[in-house]
Amino acid sequence: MSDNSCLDLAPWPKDDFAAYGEVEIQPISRIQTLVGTFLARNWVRIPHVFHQDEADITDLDALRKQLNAADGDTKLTPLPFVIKALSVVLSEFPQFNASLDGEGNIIYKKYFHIGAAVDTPKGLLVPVIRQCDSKSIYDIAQELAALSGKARSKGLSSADMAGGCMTVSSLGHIGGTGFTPIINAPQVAILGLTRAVWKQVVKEPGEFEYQFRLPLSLSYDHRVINGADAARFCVRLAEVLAAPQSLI
Ligand code: CAO
Repeated sequence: MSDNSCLDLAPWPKDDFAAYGEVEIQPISRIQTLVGTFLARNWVRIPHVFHQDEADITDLDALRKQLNAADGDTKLTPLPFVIKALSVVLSEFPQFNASLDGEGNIIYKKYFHIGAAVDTPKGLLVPVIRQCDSKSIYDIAQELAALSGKARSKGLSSADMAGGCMTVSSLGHIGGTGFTPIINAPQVAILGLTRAVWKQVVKEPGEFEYQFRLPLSLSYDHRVINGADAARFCVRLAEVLAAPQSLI
């Protein structure tokens, strides 16, 4: 034991679970093992800070429904809009579009490649959509559909998952009001989305309106990003999402 014995890792607890009732033993998949190793490393080694906010996506939701009704070929969910909006905001907040090289430098990226976490039967995979700043919402939606389909059927190559600047993890199709996503190193921030819901928002005392509001759960690396910048980042993202015509 060292002087900092409270920081030493205790051996993994073992128990005879079958002694308490019926159990079933299954091996952990190769993907789950690999992803688990990276998640554990990132959780322990990156000083995560979590920031929550909300965006008014009332107009965005109306617009996407209108576009879906006009063109049935490509289905637009809120996610492609968020990915496009992130590329806009990343260009305004370079510290979010950065990585530490471990040799005393911060690398600022001039490209905007965004990963989207995809839930597959074998585990979590994160395909990367490249150059989101120069792609249309439709391009992003089609690429997301193709890559998530590939992730769920034959799996992704390491090239499909390399080079992302920031990741979005969306649980919006399921529910939730917020969560704490783990940063996908060497990226320095990840955005979690949960289910948008209608809320009554008080504009002035006695004056309110109904808004469709999307919860934003940002985790960021405090070695690179300050809290004030994270708050500004979310406010700006909400502003861009509230004016969706600019994303089309
Ligand atoms: N609020 C409300 N509704 C939402 C929403 C949100 N934030 N996000 C999606 N929805 C709706 C969509 O609009 C769609 O409904 P309609 O058919 O009525 O339009 C429905 O939910 C299903 O959406 P989807 O899942 O088909 O599409 P998506 O673009 O939102 O997501 C994908 C695609 C591949 C990212 C997603 O299926 C997925 O795998 N997510 C899991 C990510 C994950 O596991 N993250 C956890 C990581 S940490 O362990």
